Amino acid sequence: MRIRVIGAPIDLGADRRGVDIGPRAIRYAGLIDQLQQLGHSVHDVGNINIPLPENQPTGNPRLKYLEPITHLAEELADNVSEALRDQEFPLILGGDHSMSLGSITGVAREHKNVGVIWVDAHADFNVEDTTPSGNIHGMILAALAGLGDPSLVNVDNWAPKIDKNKIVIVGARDLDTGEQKLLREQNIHVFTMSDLDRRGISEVMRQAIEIAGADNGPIHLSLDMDSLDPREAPGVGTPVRGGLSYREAHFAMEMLAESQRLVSMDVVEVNSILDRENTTAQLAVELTLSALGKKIL
Ligand code: 4U7
Ligand code: MN
Ligand code: MN
Ligand code: MN
Repeated sequence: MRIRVIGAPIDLGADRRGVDIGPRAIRYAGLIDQLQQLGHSVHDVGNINIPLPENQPTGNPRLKYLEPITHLAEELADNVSEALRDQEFPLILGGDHSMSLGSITGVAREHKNVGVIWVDAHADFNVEDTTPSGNIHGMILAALAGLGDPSLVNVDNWAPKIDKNKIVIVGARDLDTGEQKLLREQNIHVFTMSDLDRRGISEVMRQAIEIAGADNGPIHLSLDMDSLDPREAPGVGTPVRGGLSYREAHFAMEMLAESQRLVSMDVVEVNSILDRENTTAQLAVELTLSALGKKIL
């Protein structure tokens, strides 16, 4: 496969500083070499330019940095759709999860029926009225489903980007009250950690792939590193205990590779300031390799 690596070191969507180092940390952990060793050809186009939050107006405190975030989303969407038109698999490195507004908009431009598997401790399904933080990285999945502030929803001048029936959240364990209500009202498929305990990762992923990839459709994977247990992935801005184990996360990625339905992938929320000796970045590389076909035998 031909892979295009695009760095999106955006940190305007989150409070904790340090995710802007994520794309470099993931490259330093050996991403490109290891993808090549797996037999892929890799085209690393570097990072898109992100303005410093210090030089940007915060704007509405319930939708912090809305203007630059929507602007960057359109730029990233252009990069991602260009990769797909060039027959390359976009692998987008964050940055905080607000970058997925751009990456998924780009994918959905080229694949109108794409489904999304959102592997995350959080649902990122807040809107202006429910957000406890005003941080846009907690609102991106709702925006992609067509809910929330019109300037987030209508990035690229069309909406919704993703059919809400093709959205699946895996690994959820920290949902805000208003967010829970919205997820229920919208009938979003959420596999919580308790669902995982009950059914096991293999059954949960089988169903997730079936739902997101309904009618043999393509799937985009959005991997938030805080889905993992903080013991495995300490370098994230919003750690929540009780997450995916090392093996559960790998097995989930291996099942996605086996499904042969992935058309694009995000890896987000690696926070190098909070990390220990690049552990979380290394794990991000390992999981990416599993999702892109690395097998033990
Ligand atoms: B991430 C939160 F309140 N829900 O909206 C919010 F708990 O991309 C966290 O999943 C969002 O890391 C986390 O601010 C966004 C909070
Ligand atoms: Mn080109
Ligand atoms: Mn997230
Ligand atoms: Mn998260």
